[in-house]
Amino acid sequence: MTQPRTLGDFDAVVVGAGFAGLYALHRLRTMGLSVRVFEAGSGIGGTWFWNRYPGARCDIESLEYSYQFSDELQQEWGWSERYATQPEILRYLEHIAHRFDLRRDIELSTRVLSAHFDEATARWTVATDRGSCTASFCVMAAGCLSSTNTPRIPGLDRFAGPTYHTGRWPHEGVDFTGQRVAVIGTGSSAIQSIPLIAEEAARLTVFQRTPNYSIPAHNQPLDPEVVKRVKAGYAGFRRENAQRPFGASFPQNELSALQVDEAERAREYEERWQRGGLGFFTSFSDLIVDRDANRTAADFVRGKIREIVRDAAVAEKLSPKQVIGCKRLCVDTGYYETFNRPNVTLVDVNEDPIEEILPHGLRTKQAVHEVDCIVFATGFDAMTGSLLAMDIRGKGGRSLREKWAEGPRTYLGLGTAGFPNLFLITGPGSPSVLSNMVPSIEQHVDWIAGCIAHLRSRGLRSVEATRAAEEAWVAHVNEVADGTLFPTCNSWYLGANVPGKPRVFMPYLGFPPYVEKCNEVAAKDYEGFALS
Ligand code: N01
Repeated sequence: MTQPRTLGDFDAVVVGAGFAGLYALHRLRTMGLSVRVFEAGSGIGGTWFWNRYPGARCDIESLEYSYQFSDELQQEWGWSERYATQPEILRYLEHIAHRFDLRRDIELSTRVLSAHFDEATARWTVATDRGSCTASFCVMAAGCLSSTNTPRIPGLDRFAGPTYHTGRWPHEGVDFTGQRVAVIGTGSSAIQSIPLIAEEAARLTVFQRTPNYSIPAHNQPLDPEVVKRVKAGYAGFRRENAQRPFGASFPQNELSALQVDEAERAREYEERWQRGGLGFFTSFSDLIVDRDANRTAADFVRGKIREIVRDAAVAEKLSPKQVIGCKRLCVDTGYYETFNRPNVTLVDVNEDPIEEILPHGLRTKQAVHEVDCIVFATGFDAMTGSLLAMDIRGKGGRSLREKWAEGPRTYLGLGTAGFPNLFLITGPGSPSVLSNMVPSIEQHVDWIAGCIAHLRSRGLRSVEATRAAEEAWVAHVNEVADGTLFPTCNSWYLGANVPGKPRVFMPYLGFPPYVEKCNEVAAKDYEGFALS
């Protein structure tokens, strides 16, 4: 039997080389730690390495969806569009890796299989498919939306043509010219890719389980005057955004939707619709807490769908019934308009379910749809999927999978009791996917770096969330979610998209109070963590 290759002993191992892993490497290395990053992909970039489907771009504005840890970096980098495309974001991350000399500590094409904590040495043994190593600290930067979800539809293995998942798109791209294409799913990835696939394909059939609300992006080249203004006061711009509930520059109207008359409401929604983007959701203060307020926004978007889509029956099928914002709001370029094209068909799988996949098509209850290829835009096992794909074992050999069998339990989304020196970046229980991810990542990495520096300065070697602090935090996260309309629909925030996954609302709503709490915990000698 061959011995596993020894990859060395480090102060810290980081899993993943996306936005989170790259900054963690830079920050920890700057403190003098020896760090090794393991990345399953053959390149850096995480989400932006894998998600190369047509139309993939970020729906947070590029001037904000970027690092702020180096003012020189944010001054020198030039974004070309209001919303950056996947290739541009990947170029940005490659620039970061080069500029901060990160590559020498990253092992690409290396998948972490397990991480086991040894209580005697207070060290983690991390096993990968290319060997193993040990580390004092293990930082999980494996991504919230990385572990893909593909439904097990009978007959899938007999399909004769190619199948694709938006989250694992071929690097060489896909030419749909002349093809009959099926897209399954109508979330953000589908909503971005469908208009472009429809332009190329001979025929596109979209299989929809739940219609989604989508706001036009109104993407455009960045106005040099706007860039100049933001760059002149970048720190202030970042500070201001950090004070907003989602940590992004969506202008928050403090009024209730029910406090103003119908004309004023319509004016506000129209203005936001014309401006485009996720800022639509902060049109009024109570859209995510009050059903009646929410209905006014939902009605406005349903009205827009009826205006845009010429066939009334199709418009009706495309009109969501759930609370707006309950599932992640989408941002599009020409999504609803695409259903006016003669080569596009919408199938509502609630009234006409997919029964099986045939070698050359899909058979629904009412028809056979012949297709040459299938695109699964069916999302991810979000927030916990990439963590639980590894065999992570803490004290007493207890696995994370076992501990989280009823749903994830963390303290601040940063640590979990029984797993000393294991840090999660944007983990469940933190604002994460309900915030602008890049500032959230930086806040987590900075907090983790501060915590490690604190341990070192006191000659300590271990930090672990206490059970009591974790319980109180989990209760608080649930209480905040229960005060909103988020738990009222089947979203991936709740794990409802993955059969058998426990139904628990995973992110924490409210970036500013969260940051305040993290700072307070650190200031009180890491209250709620046991240090030894
Ligand atoms: O995945 P999703 P996504 N049969 O889970 C459907 C971020 N993101 O990749 O709603 C039929 O949202 C499923 O139906 P239902 C963003 O945070 C950002 O699109 O579960 N359909 C749904 O319609 C986003 O929210 C950007 O009923 C099935 C779709 O597949 C997150 O990533 C771009 C099915 C999955 O939608 C995930 O987005 C892209 C089945 N068995 C993504 N199973 C931007 O920045 C699932 N579905 C713009």
